[in-house]
Parts: sequence; structure tokens; C-alpha cells
Amino acid sequence: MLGDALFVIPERDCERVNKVDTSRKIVHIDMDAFFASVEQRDNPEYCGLPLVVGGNCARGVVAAASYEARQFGIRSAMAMQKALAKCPSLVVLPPRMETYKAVSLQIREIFQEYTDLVELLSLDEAFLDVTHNKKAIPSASWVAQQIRATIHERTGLTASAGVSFNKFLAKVASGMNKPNGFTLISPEQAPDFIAVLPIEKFFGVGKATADKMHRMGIATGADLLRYSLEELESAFGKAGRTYFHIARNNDLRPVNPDRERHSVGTEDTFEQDVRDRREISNRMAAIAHEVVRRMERSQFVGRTLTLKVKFADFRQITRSRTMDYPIREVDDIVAIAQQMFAGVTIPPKGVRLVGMTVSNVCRPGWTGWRQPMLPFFSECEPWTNT
Ligand code: TTP
Ligand code: MG
Ligand code: MG
Repeated sequence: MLGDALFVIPERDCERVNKVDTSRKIVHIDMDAFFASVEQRDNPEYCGLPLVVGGNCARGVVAAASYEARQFGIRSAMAMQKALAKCPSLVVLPPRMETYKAVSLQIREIFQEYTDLVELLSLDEAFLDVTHNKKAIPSASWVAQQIRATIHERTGLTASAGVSFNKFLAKVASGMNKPNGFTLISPEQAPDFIAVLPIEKFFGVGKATADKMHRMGIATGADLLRYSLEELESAFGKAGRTYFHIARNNDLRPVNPDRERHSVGTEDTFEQDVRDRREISNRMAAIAHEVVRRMERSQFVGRTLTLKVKFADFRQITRSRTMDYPIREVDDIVAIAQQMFAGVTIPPKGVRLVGMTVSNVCRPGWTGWRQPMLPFFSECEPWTNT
């Protein structure tokens, strides 16, 4: 019950029930089996195998389970011992948070190519509001599909997307055809969709609330509709109001963009592929100027420089270096980038694009990612693989 109380939609974000706002276009994107998929990508020998990321010790917990592991009934937050009992051949890997954070930055950059209205919920998911998108784009569904394709192209990982007119529906939608799925819930479909939706899938309904609802004869959205606002409030407190409005598709919570920038960068696609190393260095200086201009504009200072080089055959490499001081100067960026570039072999057909990004923000008060993590790191040394 305690956890459930956190999920209350503020009163201002619910509307009078006879005036449902269906005008917004909200996209929710969530990576599939995130930590586990990154491990399968980086260790191809584990592709297709039941695999979990988490603590492999007596008190370890599963953080992420591959879809193959889920066929054995293994889920996030399950005790590792229980998971191993369900599938003795389970591959258990320790988390590599730095790698997951790097992928998270990559997908965040992709989201921001479509809109500034991006609200990150955790390392692997975000809401986007594309109602008033500046780019001339055909539809929110198109944006969602483009983002999924770009994520796959740049990271080798799959994501699922949901599109609807409010946050609740968009998030439920993205979970409906996982993995690698896409679901649109239109204003016309929403009432029927909510009517059959099990209450376990409702915003903020945990096990205790679900049990109580079942005792009250509430199993689906349609059942919720039979209860008045007063009845639900008296049974569930403020959360009752949320259930009342969600059942009527009233969820006006705005997408709150995360104002904290995590990186500043730019890239240059050359008009013609370039083979000459000196010519590329000159282009790098121009890119560095632009990066510094953007950093100054957004008052951003970071410690990591990432150089991206795309070759004529579209192969792409990235090199990163983290300094023990804030990177602010054009000369600094050029020097670091050139050091990294010195180790890159230019193929005969040349380079198509160079990009530079400064990340690893050094602003005071930065508190890092908000991903709520389970305590699977502690007490779990040393690692042993099964
Ligand atoms: P989720 O998006 O909830 O799950 P997922 O990406 O593993 O699988 P799905 O395809 O169902 O979306 O969480 C993202 C990552 O966050 C997950 O890979 C590992 C981490 N995580 C935890 O560390 N603890 C948890 O309890 C959960 C749920 C996730
Ligand atoms: Mg996920
Ligand atoms: Mg998620």
C-alpha cells in the first residue's frame, strides 16, 4: 500500500469527466529487457539463451531477465536463488552500469532529435510529447517507429513504443507488444481498451490494492466505472481519485522535460567523403568551435569528450576520453579529439561524418540518474558465472 500511494495524479491533472482531452500526442518508449539485451549484444554467445543480470549470491536479486529467461517464469526483482531453481542453466551476469548509462545517453540523444519535450523515467524509458512538433512529420506513430528504427541502427538493441493521447495509455501501450513492438491506442479505441484492462495494469495499483479491489468485485476498468468518486476515495484515499479518472481516460499530466542537460554536441556530414587526415583535422576544429558555442549557450560543462567517426561505408566508431578537469576550451577539445583520432585508421573510401559530444556534466548539485536500483550490488562479491 505504501508504494501505491506514490502514484497519485494531482487534482489539476484530472479533468471533469465529461470533457476528456484527446488532443495530445504522447509517445512512450521503453527498451526491451534492457540490461540483459545489452549483455546479449556484447556477448553474442549468449544470444537466444536464458540470461539474467543481477547478483549471483545467496541474497542476490534479478535486475533484468532476457525474454528467453522469462519463458521460465523469471522476472525482475525475483530472488536469484529462485530464478536458478526455475532454470538451472541460467546465465547470470554482473551489471555493467557504465555501459547501460552510455546506451541510455545514446537513446536520449535520439529522442531529442525529435522534440525537446522528453521526460526520462529511468535509464531505459521516456515519454515524448510530439503534439506540437516543429518538424514536419506525418504522425506520432511515425515518430515512434522512426525512433525505434534509429535506436536499433545505432545501438543494435530493440525498444517498444506506445502512442496515445495521455501518459497512462501511452505507457500501457508500449508494454502491450513487447519485445520490439508498437501499439497505438486511438481516442476511439481508448474506452473499450480501458474497459477490459485488468486493474493490475492500472496506474499505481500494486498487489495490496489489487487484492482489495478484487474483494470489492473490481477486476477491470469497466468494473471501476461502476464506483463513484466518493466510494473510490473512501476506499483508497487520494489514489481512488486517480483510479476514477484513469478509468475515464482523464490523465492530463504533462510531459515534464528533464531540464538538466546530459551532453552537448554536434556533428558534420561532409559534402564529399574525406580521406586526407589534415583536412579532417581542420573540420574537427570547426566542430569544436560549434560545441563550445553550444556549451556556452546552455552553460554546460562536462569532463568526457566523445568523438564519433562515420566512414563512407556507414560503419561508425566512437572514442571517448574522460579528463580530470572540465572541458571548456576549443583548443582542449581539438587536442583530445586529435589524440583519439590518431588511433583511427581511415579506410580507402574515406570519412563521411565527424561528431563530437561533451558529456559527464560537472555542474554542482548534479545527483546522477534517477533509476531506482535494487540492492543487487552489495554483498555479492565475488562474481561467479554459472
Ligand atoms: P524495465 O524497463 O522495467 O525492464 P526491462 O527493460 O528489463 O524489460 P522490459 O522489456 O519488460 O521493459 O527496466 C529497465 C532496466 O532497469 C532493467 O533492464 C534492469 C533495471 N531494473 C532494476 O535494476 N530493477 C528492477 O526492479 C527493474 C524492474 C528494472
Ligand atoms: Mg525496459
Ligand atoms: Mg523501463
